[in-house]
Amino acid sequence: MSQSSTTSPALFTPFRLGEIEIANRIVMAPLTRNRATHGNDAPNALNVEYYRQRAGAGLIITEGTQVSQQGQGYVWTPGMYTSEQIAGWKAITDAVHAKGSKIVAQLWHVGRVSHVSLQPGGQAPVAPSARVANTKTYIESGFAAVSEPRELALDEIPAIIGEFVTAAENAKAAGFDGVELHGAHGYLIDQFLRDDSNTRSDAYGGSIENRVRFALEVVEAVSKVFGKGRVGIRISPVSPANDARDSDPQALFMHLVGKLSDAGIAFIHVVEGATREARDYLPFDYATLRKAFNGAYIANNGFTRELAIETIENDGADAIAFGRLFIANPDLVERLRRNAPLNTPVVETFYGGDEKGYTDYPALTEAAA
Ligand code: 8OZ
Repeated sequence: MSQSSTTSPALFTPFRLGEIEIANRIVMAPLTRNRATHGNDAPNALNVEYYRQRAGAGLIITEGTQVSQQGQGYVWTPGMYTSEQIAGWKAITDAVHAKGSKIVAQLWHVGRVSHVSLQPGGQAPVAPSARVANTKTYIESGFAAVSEPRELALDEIPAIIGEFVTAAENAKAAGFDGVELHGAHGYLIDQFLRDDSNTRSDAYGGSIENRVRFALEVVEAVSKVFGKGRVGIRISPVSPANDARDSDPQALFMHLVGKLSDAGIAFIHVVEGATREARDYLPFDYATLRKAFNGAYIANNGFTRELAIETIENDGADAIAFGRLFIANPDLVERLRRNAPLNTPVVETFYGGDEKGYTDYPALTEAAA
């Protein structure tokens, strides 16, 4: 139900994601930027400024935030498991709320997409099965192949779910409006989902019903912390990111999303197509996936202004998440509203570094001045 679509496309109108009221349907996608404080992975003043600049978004989803040191896969990504990290995040949620926006923390465990140099005691990363991913990470010295993981014992799984719970409690203490679980891009939750990375023969592997068990247990556990109306999950059904592969993604994700609907969570956030690449990378029926879910559907990947407006008008999604465009345009919502020109993202400064390519992209008024 759009209002006058020429003057005020529905993209720019308020919406409710479960219990989270948002001022417009434009979402800042989670974006790894590797600029947490070196040494303690706590958010800092530069990170506060970056998020504050982007608080025109109806909702900000933070960059992936590891729930424990074991959950970390890249150098200088922020965590949600120490008091310094919680204090750092509190300054960010305060700044974003002061500008009238909402912010959820993306809770992340990378599983096998890590390197021994980032792991506690230099140990092997953990995974559903001891199968190494064909992907790279970056550590202090630069890009590196990910390390061989070891298989999680059955009796270790509750403690990992416990790390998500503690991180959700920490996010609540830091003033977040909710959490998004990182269930996409071949990280731990996604590793459990897929039959290529999960070859377990216990209750967490084998059938689709078993492979979705870990995701659903994490969803249920963090829902007890925030309330189900403040929990969402990001999924990427066909993305090959980080060597994610499954023999039947449509069946897998239809089953998962049906269960997420039963769980009553606020939103699913779906990377349509291949991450950072083609939206039609492999055939997948997103419309049918969306119908299986009672809550809100946030669509992501390669959206332009035109496609976003059209997708909301045609009820193809409830909200649209923009990634790269939010890197380069702190005032993206204002620019889209006015159909103003957009700054171009500079790939060389995406990961790591200082304010260059981070907080120095101009807003419209500065660009005009
Ligand atoms: C880019 C670089 C490192 C990590 C993802 C968290 O793809 C990431 C990520 C993206 O979801």
